[in-house]
Amino acid sequence: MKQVVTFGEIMMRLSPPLNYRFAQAATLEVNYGGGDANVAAALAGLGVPAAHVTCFPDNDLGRAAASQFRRFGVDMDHCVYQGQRLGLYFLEVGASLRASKVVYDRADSAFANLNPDSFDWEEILKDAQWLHWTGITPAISASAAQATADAIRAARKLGITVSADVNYRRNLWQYGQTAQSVMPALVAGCDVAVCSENDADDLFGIQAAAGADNKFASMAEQLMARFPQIKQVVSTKRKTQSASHERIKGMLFDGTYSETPYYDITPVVDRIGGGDAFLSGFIYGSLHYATTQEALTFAVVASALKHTIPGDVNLITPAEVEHIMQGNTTGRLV
Ligand code: KDG
Repeated sequence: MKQVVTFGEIMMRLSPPLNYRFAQAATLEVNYGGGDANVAAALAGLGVPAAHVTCFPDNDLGRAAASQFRRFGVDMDHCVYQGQRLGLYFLEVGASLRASKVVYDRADSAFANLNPDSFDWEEILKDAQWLHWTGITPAISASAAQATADAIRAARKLGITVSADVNYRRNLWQYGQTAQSVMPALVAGCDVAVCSENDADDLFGIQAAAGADNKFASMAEQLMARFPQIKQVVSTKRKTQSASHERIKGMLFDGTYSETPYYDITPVVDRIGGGDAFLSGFIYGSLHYATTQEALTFAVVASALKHTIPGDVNLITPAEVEHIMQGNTTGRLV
C-alpha cells in the first residue's frame, strides 16, 4: 500500500567529516539522497506509506542505495536495475562565513540512461493518492524528462494529486534541452507547485507586478493563471540576520495568501534537503489537517528541524513537529 509516490535519481553523497575541506579529508562519509527520494523517506518516517521509483545500476552500489531507503521505510519495489553507475555527489560542509560546496559526478549514471518504457505508471500509481517530482528529475536527461511526463500523464488519468518542487538548478540542464522549454508542459499537470519568485522568473518569465505589496502572492497568482491546474503555490523565505542567525517562514497562495511565523534554523547542522523536508511536511499536513494554515506550519517546522539533522533525509516524527507548532521553542525531552 502506498499513498505517495516520488520519482527521481538517488545518488551517493560523499562528504569530509565535520567541517573539513576537500583538500584536507582523509576519509569521506557516505549518505544517500535525492530530492524526490528524500520526500518519500521523510513521509515514511512520518507514517505515510510512500514509494520511490528510480533506476539504479545493477550492482552492489545500486542495491546498497536501495536498501538504505528501504531502511527508512520506503517501498522500493517499483525501482528498476539497469546500467552501470550510481551518480555521486561530494559535499563540503561550510560554517559561518564559509559556504558549503557541492561537486557532482553524475554524468552517464544509470538514472540518466533510464529507459522510460521500464515504468508502467498506471500500475505503479494505482491506489496512490499523490505523485511528487522535483525539477531536478527532468534536468538529468531527455529520457528522465520523458519518464516524468509519462508519470504525470498517468497521474492525471487516475485523478491523483500531483506536486512539483520546480527547483531550477541551471547547472544540471546539460543534455541539449532547456528548462524553459521542458518545464512548462510538466508543471501544467500539477496541482501543487513549490516555486520561488526567482524560479518563476527564470523558468516562466513570470514576475511580481510592479509595485505589488506582496510579491510572492502576485507571482503565484500569475503562475496559477498560466497553469490553471495549479491550485496551491508554496515556498519558504529565509531571513538572514547574520551568519549565525537565520530563520525561515512558509508562504502559500491558493487564491488567498497565508504565511507562518519565522522559525530559527541556526546553528545549521546540515541544510541539504531542507526544501524536501518542507514539501514532505506539506504533503503530510495536507493529508492530516483540516486547514492549509496547519499544513503550511507543519511544513515549515519540519523544514526547520531538518537543519538539525545530518544527511539528506528528514528523520522526524509528527509529535516533534507538533510540539514546536504549539509554541515551544526547544525540543521536548522524551
Ligand atoms: O534537495 C536535496 C538534493 O539536492 C540532494 O538530496 C541531492 O538530489 C540531489 C541533487 O540533485 O542535488
